[in-house]
Amino acid sequence: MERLTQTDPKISTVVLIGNFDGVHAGHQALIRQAKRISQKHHWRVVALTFDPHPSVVLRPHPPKKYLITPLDLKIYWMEYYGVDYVSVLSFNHELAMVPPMAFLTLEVRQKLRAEAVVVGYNFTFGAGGTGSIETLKNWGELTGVKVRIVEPINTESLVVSSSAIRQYIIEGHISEANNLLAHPFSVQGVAQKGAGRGSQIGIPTLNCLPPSQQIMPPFGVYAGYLSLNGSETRWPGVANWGIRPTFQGEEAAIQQHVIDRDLGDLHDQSMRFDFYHSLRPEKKFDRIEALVSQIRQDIDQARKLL
Ligand code: RBF
Ligand code: MG
Repeated sequence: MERLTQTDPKISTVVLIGNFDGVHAGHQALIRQAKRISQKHHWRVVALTFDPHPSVVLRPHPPKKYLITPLDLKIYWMEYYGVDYVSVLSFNHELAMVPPMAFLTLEVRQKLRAEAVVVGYNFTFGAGGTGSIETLKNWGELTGVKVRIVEPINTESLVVSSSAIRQYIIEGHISEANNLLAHPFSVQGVAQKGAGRGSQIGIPTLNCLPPSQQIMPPFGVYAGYLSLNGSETRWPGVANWGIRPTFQGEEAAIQQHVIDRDLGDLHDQSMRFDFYHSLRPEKKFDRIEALVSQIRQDIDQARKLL
């Protein structure tokens, strides 16, 4: 997928605007709505999003780890759900000062050639967040740009929101997070060259560090799937997210073991772990044999769950 800076001036677009952290079920409803419009008129679907997340620029003490989907995964899911282009606006204090109407005219109409705009029910924009759904509708009337507002999505009476999903992830409630995401919570990183201790104890792992802004569940063992370089092929596996206290504690990393298969040393490749089930907290073992036997049980449990 192209990360768009300048659109083809002849092609009209449907623009969906938002932070889209997680590309969750609510965001997917926006994408579907935008695609319906685009198919009718033969327009392109463009997602206009911001990086870094505006709250990091605007809040005095932003949390260090807060993103469900750092930019690369956000773009991955956007493409997966059928967005044609992702237009990433650098969010800074200058952009934060642009008045709502000017933002729509410059960034949406002129730069992206929007003929339609799709946003969520709680969308605010422009200087001080003063632009509302009403502002957007008024602008639509003035310019003839179609404006569509997508109502919130509920699952089991809970409104799907990025903040609800973040809370579930922090608490280790992976299946609940995945329910609201309507796809797995995933972490993508670059495979590190390991010390080979995993192979020595009969449990080879591929290791990566989560991106610095990535929100993470508690240290522990998880069942899920591993994939490489954004490929569709996924291998069932178990992952330990933590510092390996049995070995004096090390840098926090995700150590992933593929069940019944040794993929070998794949350092420098991009790897993604899709989290599905929390198995147990990470523990300090007195003997390596005890750790290995516990990991064997983790693998058996994962086999049953996946
Ligand atoms: N290390 C620990 O110190 N405590 C654990 O509870 C623990 N659980 C693990 C579970 C799985 C499924 C895997 C793959 C690894 C786990 N490890 C744990 C990390 C293990 O010590 C490490 O992968 C090897 O030592 C290789 O570096
Ligand atoms: Mg290893």
